Amino acid sequence: MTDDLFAAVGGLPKQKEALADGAFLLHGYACNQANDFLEAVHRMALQSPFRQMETPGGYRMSVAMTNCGAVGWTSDRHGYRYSAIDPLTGHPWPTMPADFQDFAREIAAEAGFPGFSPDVCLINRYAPGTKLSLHQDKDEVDLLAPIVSVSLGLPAIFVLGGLKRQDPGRRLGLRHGDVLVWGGPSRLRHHAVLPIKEGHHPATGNCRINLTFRQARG
Ligand code: MD3
Ligand code: FE
Repeated sequence: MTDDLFAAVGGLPKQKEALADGAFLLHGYACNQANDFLEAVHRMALQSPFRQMETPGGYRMSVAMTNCGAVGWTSDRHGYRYSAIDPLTGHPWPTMPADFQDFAREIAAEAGFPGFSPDVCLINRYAPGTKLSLHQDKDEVDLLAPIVSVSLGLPAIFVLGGLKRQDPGRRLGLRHGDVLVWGGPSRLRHHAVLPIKEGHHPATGNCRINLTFRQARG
């Protein structure tokens, strides 16, 4: 019944939820742009393909990644870093489309972070069974800038932890079109993604795509 109502108005309603100091979950805010994002991701992956990076510890990540923007996040045996050249192709990463930039900027402002100017969009692809272990995002120079993330396709359970690794985590469902914004005192919270469940989503088929917009270089 309610599903029919939402379908009649063209999807789930938008709703802003404050999760913690500086952390917001914007339900459904990317639904209208989702197909444009996915088409762009498909094009970018022709230039800089998805790949499973190696960690400094010698493991291969289960998440497949690529980037667009002036720099891209990469990992190998020597460590994590942002690089202007895609090490797989030897060429620059695909340019970040203006509508990606505009979307991230507007969403950040909506969450109370005006002036956000991302220079990178990290693109994560999760097949069923894929997870992202508990970590902090601290490879960016300016930790005052927020991060904006867009969830597309299959749903995920996200774990929002604290500033200390052993702090208890809170589980949140992330669905197609949901947007997270993290800044201020929440910027260095630990976080994780639990293994993605098998499924089918009309927009992506059998995977989840996550975009994270960041200001990597001051
Ligand atoms: C909370 N990606 O790429 S996005 C990552 O769903 C990453 O692919 C996850 O964690 C994903 O590093 C989660 C949401 C997110 C991004 C950055 C954060 C949550 C965050 C930084 C601090 C706290
Ligand atoms: Fe992260």
